[in-house]
Amino acid sequence: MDNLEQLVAAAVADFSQANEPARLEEAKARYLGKDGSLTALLKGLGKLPAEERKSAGAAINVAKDRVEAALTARRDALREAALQLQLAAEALDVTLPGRGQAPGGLHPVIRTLERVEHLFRSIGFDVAEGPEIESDWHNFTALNTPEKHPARSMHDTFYLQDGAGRVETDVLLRTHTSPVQIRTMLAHVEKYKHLDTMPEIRVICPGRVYRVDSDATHSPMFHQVEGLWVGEDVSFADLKGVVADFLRRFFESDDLKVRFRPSFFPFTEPSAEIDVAFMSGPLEGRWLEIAGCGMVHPNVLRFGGIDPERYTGFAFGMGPDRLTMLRYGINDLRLFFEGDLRFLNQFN
Ligand code: 2NM
Repeated sequence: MDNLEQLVAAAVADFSQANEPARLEEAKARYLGKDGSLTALLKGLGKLPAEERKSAGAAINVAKDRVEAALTARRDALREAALQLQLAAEALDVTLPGRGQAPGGLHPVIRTLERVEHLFRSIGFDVAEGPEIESDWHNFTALNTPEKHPARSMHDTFYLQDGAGRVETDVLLRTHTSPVQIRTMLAHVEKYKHLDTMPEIRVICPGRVYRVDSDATHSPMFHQVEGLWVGEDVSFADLKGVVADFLRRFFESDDLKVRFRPSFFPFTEPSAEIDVAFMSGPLEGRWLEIAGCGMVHPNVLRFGGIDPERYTGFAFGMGPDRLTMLRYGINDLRLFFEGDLRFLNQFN
């Protein structure tokens, strides 16, 4: 039966032409379906003479088996091809390194502040913080700063605006952390008012401060740490000892030279500038200005609620940004505040 052979060949060719399962099932229907050509042959067997029926039926069934085998093979091939396509599309390189979560680290200036806090805590100081938005009274008046002092001008100090955009001359960004020391004195006096003699105040105040100033060595936001020691007979000699000892410990240099130069601040009298000189390293022998200090002005003690006839105190202020630059040999202050992780990560 030549036409059976042709029919099988046609079916195999049809199946291999079908490039997706739906087309293959349509091709199957043309041969094996209700109206398919093989089905029609099987249905036609009844019309054949009885003696031909058996061999014709056997031949048709062999052909049908071959068509079905070809169909199954093509179905498997299409399923395998689809699987390979999907695997390629969803390929995953399990050998790639994970994205991970980089560990965070402390900003170098914060490391310095923590170091300063640690050293002062070790000699009995507390650490106090206060608001960065301050009143004119806490930031200037209570610190004995005259009404017409240039620091109070809008060229030097950031003032806040009210809802209508008008400058509020009484609300500003603190220009130093000294207002925290005023707040500390007032709270301390209130806390111990039931005692005949108040305990000493020993406190340092670290934090962010703001001034209208911006270049390679000035940032409109920078850090300060100020110290205050008030008691019944606190002297300038105590100030010199505490500050010099702190600086030698901070810079890990027993032979660090420290000198006090007369200066002026509205909130201290007498006042001094503190210079240091390293005895080794790239800055060897050069005097560097590192801090300001003095005996707290009687007016400031009075604004803090403390009787200047009975108590005296010393105060000092320094810049942790500058301390950090000196300790690590950094020459541009702006590097601290640009947020470039390539720079900042070096300190972790
Ligand atoms: C400085 C220099 C000198 C200072 C004074 C006070 C206060 F509030 F007690 F009066 N706190 N800090 C002070 C004194 C700060 O910084 C250069």
